Amino acid sequence: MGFNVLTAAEAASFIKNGATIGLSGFTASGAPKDTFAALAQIAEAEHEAGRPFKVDLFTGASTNKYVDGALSLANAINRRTPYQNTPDLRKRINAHDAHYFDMHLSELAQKLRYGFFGPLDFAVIEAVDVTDDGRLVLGTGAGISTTIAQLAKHIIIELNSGISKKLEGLHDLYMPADPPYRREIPIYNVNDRIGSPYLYVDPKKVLGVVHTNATDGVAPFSALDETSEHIGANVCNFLVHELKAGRLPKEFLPLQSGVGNVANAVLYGLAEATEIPPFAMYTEVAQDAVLDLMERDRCKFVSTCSLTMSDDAMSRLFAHDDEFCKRIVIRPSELSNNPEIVRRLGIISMNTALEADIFGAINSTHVLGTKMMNGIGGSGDFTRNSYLSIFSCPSVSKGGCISNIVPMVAHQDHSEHSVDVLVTDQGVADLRGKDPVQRAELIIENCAHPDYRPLLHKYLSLGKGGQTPHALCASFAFHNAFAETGDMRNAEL
Ligand code: 0RQ
Repeated sequence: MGFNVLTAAEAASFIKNGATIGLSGFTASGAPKDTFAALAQIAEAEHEAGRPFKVDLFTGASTNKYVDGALSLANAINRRTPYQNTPDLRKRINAHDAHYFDMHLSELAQKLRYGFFGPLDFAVIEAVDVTDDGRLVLGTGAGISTTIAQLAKHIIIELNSGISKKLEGLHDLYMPADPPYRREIPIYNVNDRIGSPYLYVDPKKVLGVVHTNATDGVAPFSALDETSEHIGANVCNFLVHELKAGRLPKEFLPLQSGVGNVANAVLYGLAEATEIPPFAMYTEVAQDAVLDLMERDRCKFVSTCSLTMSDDAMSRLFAHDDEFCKRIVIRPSELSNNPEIVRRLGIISMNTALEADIFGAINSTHVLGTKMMNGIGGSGDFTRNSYLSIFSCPSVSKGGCISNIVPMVAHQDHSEHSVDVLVTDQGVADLRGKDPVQRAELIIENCAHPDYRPLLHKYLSLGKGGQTPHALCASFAFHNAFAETGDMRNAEL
């Protein structure tokens, strides 16, 4: 190997206070490991010595316990974008210790290239294989690696022997030209390949290679609860209904599925919904459920930005690589989430809301309107451009003390213009072609929990006219009741 071999501590020592760093990967998949654990130790030592030490982090999506986890514990993150999901980072963000700005995932790479966030000092990139001339086989997530490899002044490669080299050939790395030279992105089918399976980096920029040996550490999903199962069944029944009504082509359309328990339940529901023909997925995260669907021949092909799978699922996948690898392509987030492609392929998007309001607006990110949960992720990339956009959530949270159907969302990520269908464990509200009051009636009757229906009807009756008859003085009565009494059922209207 022609590159310097570095320990993680040596690699981290190149990174100084105030550095701007781009990371490989998407979710915990393909994110670097040891360099950031070592960087967190440096930060802690600097803080103990009374010196400032914080870095700016640009990632594909969420990362792992070594990056967001360890750096947040050390209070070593200054700027951070886009999606994150680590409890310690969430605390730092909500306490303003970290300057987090949320973004649509598809836009980050190009905005880095446009120079909107300043220069990039380092790219830390996980690979499962590297040649002396700088040809890398990336790990399980492609994220923004192509862009950060091009922009960064220095590159650190983490060569991970804990992930199978059978990933070689799965990636499809392609960077669209920037305006005014951008042409169409020539993906016309889910399984089209338009780029290179390898990431080529400039060997002169490589500071060295850190050898690591760790899996991505993705937790397996716990058993589905009854609520999630109901939501999954409602989504699947709706899709079958649409297929039978001829509003979906008989060949079906590619699916995108978000993250979390509810999204997972929907996918497991699709395994059983055999009225739906075997389908393709054009999505950003392939979780364990996607492998199950492939094993059962329900999912024919998946284009994704990451294989976010538990160790067990990854072993199953690579034990039958001859069968599965030809049915998988891993693309950068700029392609996996690209609005142009989402619109062209006619994707059915299925994302999860924290709360929805009776008129169809969605809050995906802010708990009770103020506290950042994870971020908008790719939900906006897909929702706004899909053939059919479905949002789902449980009708209530926290034992029924929170209604996830509220008079007005306390933070809006997706407006009613982008939401075709809302699904909860209670049922389905098909909002297409309905005016605001018709939508409200449907959502209250079909999606709200029975405990909250009278309150929501009362809210609707308080409106003094206008096309969207909000009663503005009472719009946040549910949220206020929760803040004051711990139960939205005490809302006074
Ligand atoms: O809290 O963990 O304390 O029990 O929020 O809720 O029901 O377990 O939801 O795991 O499906 O995640 C929206 C967060 C849902 C996720 C969100 C509380 C609830 C629980 C989690 P506890 P569930 P899920 C592709 C697409 C945005 C990004 C996106 C997400 C916890 O899906 O981040 O879609 N989506 N990306 O009790 C207060 C409410 C609440 C609430 C739930 N209304 N008020 N708390 N909770 N509703 C992926 C990527 O982009 C990478």
